[in-house]
Amino acid sequence: MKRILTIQDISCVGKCSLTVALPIISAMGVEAAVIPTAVLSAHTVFRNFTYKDMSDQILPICDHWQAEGITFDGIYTGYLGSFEQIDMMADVFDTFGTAENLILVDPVMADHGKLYPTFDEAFAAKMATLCAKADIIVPNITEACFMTGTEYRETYDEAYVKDLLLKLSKLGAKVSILTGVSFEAGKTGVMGYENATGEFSYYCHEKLPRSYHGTGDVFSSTCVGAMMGGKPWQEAVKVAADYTAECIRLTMADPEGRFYGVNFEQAIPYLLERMK
Ligand code: PXL
Repeated sequence: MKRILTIQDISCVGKCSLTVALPIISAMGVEAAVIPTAVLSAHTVFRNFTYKDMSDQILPICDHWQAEGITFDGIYTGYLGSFEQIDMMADVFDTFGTAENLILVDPVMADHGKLYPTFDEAFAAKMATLCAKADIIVPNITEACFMTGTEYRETYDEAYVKDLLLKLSKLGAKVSILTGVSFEAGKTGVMGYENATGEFSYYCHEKLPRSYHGTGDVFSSTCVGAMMGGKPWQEAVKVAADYTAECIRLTMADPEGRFYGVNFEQAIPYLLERMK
């Protein structure tokens, strides 16, 4: 059985970061070891959330695992709260990264042209240095723009997206995957670029009329789970994009759908079917 280490915050209510990564990765038949970087009462879209920083636990947890000889087939980082935590992730990659395992960095910090509260441009530049140490990065267009110093556009063409991917690839990861890439009304998708082959790959599907919080985390968790299940990145992103869309579909259809996240739980049977 494969084992992934995922490192991100735990927002106790909010259906994002660890509360989606852990169940999705587990449902995909992959063991999920976790390091919570912070404990929040709810994610930062809520007002008045509490925040307990867990930075001082990260390296002691790793030291214990190292002493126990624990290894990982994949390492996946998401939302990180500080410069210091980004430096720690680099240490974790040095400690647990090998030539065989997969390091995926989701540089969670922005969407719809804006940084999330508490982040600034210096943080984006720092996150770019972590992306340099990853095998795969999965930013959305906004995050990619902040990390590469590119002007953010609401409307764009294929040349703009390819240029952004080439700039991302220069950060140093082997594969760069841009999410939320839409060239026509009613459709959205993901475009990836692999440094070694110079190959671009685009997958698109129906664009649903609502957007919800935490869907980036659903996508990344599924992507890493699918790659652990043996799918190449070009296939993993299809499963992840379709599952994310199915989660949105179910949430839209649910009159009691939560405003803060998607019904990813009810779409797990769909995900497992897609993984067959
Ligand atoms: O879904 C990304 C995310 C994760 N964790 C926290 C967040 C966000 C996005 O705002 O606030 C705490």
